[in-house]
This record gives sequence, C-alpha cells and structure tokens, in this order.
Amino acid sequence: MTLNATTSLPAHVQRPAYPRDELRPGILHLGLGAFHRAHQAVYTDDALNADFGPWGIVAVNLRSPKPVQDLQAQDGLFSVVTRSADGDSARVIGATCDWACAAEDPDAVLAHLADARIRIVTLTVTEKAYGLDPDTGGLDHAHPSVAADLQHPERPTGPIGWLVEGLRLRRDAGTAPFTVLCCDNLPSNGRVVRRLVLELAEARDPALAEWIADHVAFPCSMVDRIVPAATDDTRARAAALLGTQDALAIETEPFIQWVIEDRFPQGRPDWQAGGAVFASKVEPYEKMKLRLLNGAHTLIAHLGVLNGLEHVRDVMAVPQLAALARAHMAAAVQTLDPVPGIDLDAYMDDLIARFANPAIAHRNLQIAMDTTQKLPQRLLSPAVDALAAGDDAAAFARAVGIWIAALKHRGEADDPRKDDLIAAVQAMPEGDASAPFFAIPGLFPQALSGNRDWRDRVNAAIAEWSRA
Ligand code: CS2
Repeated sequence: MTLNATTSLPAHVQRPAYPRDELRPGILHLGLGAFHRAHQAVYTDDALNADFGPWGIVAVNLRSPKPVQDLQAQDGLFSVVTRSADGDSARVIGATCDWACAAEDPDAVLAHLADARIRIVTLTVTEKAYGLDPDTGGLDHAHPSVAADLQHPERPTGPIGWLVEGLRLRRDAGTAPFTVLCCDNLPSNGRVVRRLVLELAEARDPALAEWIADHVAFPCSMVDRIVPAATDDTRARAAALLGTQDALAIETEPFIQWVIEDRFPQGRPDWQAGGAVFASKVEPYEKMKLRLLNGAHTLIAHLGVLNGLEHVRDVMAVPQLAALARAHMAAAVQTLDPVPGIDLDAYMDDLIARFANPAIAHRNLQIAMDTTQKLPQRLLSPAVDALAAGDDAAAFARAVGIWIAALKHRGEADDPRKDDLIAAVQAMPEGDASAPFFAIPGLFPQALSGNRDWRDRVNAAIAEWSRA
C-alpha cells in the first residue's frame, strides 16, 4: 500500500487538521524537489492548520514527471521525517492540492499560471536554472533555456520563461498578477529574479516589461533547512513510521527557518504560524546564511571529497577538518554587518551542531554539485569584501584552493561548467596551478583574478591539499 487520502496513519504521525477536500489553489510552486517538500510545503501546512484559507499549492516540476506521478498516486500527500539524536518523527503534509509536469503538460501549467486564484508563485529550481550571467547580474542569453525562451516565449522551458509567459497571460486577461517569491540560495534573490524577468519580458514586448515593473512584487527571502536527497534508507524509515510506503518521503533536520520580505500585494498565507519571520530587509539574513552556512558547506563538501569522507557529519567528526570549518566561519562572519535579532556566535555554534547531526546523512557530493554556480555568493563576494576592508581574505582563498584540489583529485565534476573545469584541471601549470581557473571567463571577479597576493594564497592551498 502507498500513502493516500484513505490511509489510516498511526496516532504518532502528525497530519493535516484542515479539510483537504475544501482546499483551493493559491500558490503555484516551481521545482518539486526535496527542499520544497521539507520547507515551503511544511510552512504552508502549518498556516492552513492555524488559519484555513485558499492557499493550496499547485506543485509543478519543470522536467521530470516522476515526482508529479507520485503525487498523483498519493492524492498530493507526502511525508517529512525529522531526524535528530533524540529520535525520528514523521508528519504528513497535505497542502498540495494539484500538480503538473511542465515538460509533459505545458498547457496545464499555463492554465494554472493564468488562474486568478494563484496569488503567489514560489520557486526552488537551483541556482543554475535561472540563466544568471555572473559577470553582469543579468540574463545569460547563451543559457540553453534562456535562448529557447527568447526564441519561443509562448512555449517556455526555463523558470524565467514560465514566469514571463504567466505574467503575460495575466496582463492580457486583465487579472491581477501573482507575487513571485524566489526560495533559492541566491543573494537578493527577489531582486535578481525581478531583473531576469524584466530582461526576458523586455526582449519580447517592452510594454509587458513595463507592466511587470509597475505591478509585480518580487520579495526576497532567506530559506534554510538541511534536506539530503532521499535514498532507499529514507523511504524505508518513513515506511516504518507511517505503516505504509511513501515514494516522496524525505528526511530532514529539526531546524527550519524562513525570513521573508513582507511585500504580497495579493495577500499571503499565515506563514508565521510555522515560525516564518517577516522583515523589511532580508539581505542581511541572506548574506549571513550564504556566507556562514553555505560557504562552510562548500568547504566541507570538498574537504570530504579530498579525504574520501561521504557525508558532512563524517567531515565534522575529524577534529582538524571541523576546526577548518569553524575557522572559515570566523573569517566569514567578519564580512557581515550585524543581523537584527541574531546572535552570530550562537548562530555559528548551531551550524556546527547541525552539520554534525549524526542522524543526517548529507552527502558531500550533493553539496559539491554545481560549485561554479555557488562560489560567487558563498566564497567570492565575501573574499572581495574582506580584501576591500584590508583583510587578506586567506580563508576564502583556502576554500577555493581546496575546491580546485578536490576537482583535480576527482578528475570530474557535476557542474554546468564541467568542460571548462576539466580543461583547467588538465592545464594546471607547476607554480601557478590556479591560473587556468582564473582564466575561465566570468568565474572570478576582477578584484580577485587581478590580485596576485590572493591568487598566490589559492596556489598555496592547492599545493597543500593536493593528494599525490
Ligand atoms: C547546500 C544547501 O547543496 C548545497 O549547496 O549548501 O542545499 C544547504 O543544505 C541548504 O541551503 C540549507 O538550507
């Protein structure tokens, strides 16, 4: 048996306390991955429990139909298993009321986007899906889905293309637009997505771009929860807790955080019910999280690759490696302004404990994926800020050097710039090993590639961490 609306769940499993058959769509989510299920879906479930309203989620996956088929088979239900040293608990989330795969059924997705009941579109599509040109902060016209969406805007393929076409349908129908809420790990994520949407709209119809600029809100948000990719173990654990199979089961840590800029002209759910915080400025929280959590994560992931350690917790179990993660945070925190309501020392202590959570098997290779898309906000912009403040930015050079040493060690990469990276690994000269990486177009900002001292520090780290 698989989980569905008729499953009778054990008493210890939390389940929706609201009338699911009365749920109406209010949010369309793009990117039906594990992170969405463990984060925005949980907050929305909490909001519906606290104050039931028309905020059902239409879950859209852009490419793979698999999770959509699973949702269909399970009446939109899935479980979230929370794991810590204290034990495991399972909860069934009921906030999803409809679903579609954009690649298989584009008309259904367009109909949902055009539906005036959809008042918010949320996104978790990963950094690389946006088609962001790191050099300009604008749209990369050579990005495959951007190029396709410039050519055939009425048949979108990428997230920005879907947003623009959805907003065009709303404008043409004279209906109020949806608010766009980016939930990916990009700095100033709302502002970035707004710019990309406006650029794509402008290329198609300047009047549409103007209408979007005047009418659509793009609040920024900082999201946080560690959610490893699900494995057979995950599904087995969930089945034991639920008493039934769940193809969409995921496991995660107890910690969850969402800081959102409160700009929702068409309204929003009561996400505070689940602990979301609304702030007038989200950037300080984003910067804190990207530089402390994600920056250290990227470092840890590559330390893991270099040392043959599979999971983040394994790296944290080696005192010298854990000390490096801590030292990295100590340098990164120097690049931050105070963050309202946050004790940064306590935040860093919590991060160390979260990374070490023995019940969470977060694979280093998962985090090492797409490092070129993650470097700017995690390691390079804090390095630039540190140098500008007169610091040597050595910690960031070390992390970059460790990344390069790990690439060399593996001889492969799971990264959209894989070809450039492999070519650079093969061209690494004696003495100035990082040179081919600094020559990759658009990867390093001039403030770093033009700084001999910083580059030498990267070279020293590569030499120190390269395995024979
Ligand atoms: C990780 C993040 O895979 C990665 O790059 O650093 O997914 C991280 O687990 C989340 O941002 C935590 O909120």
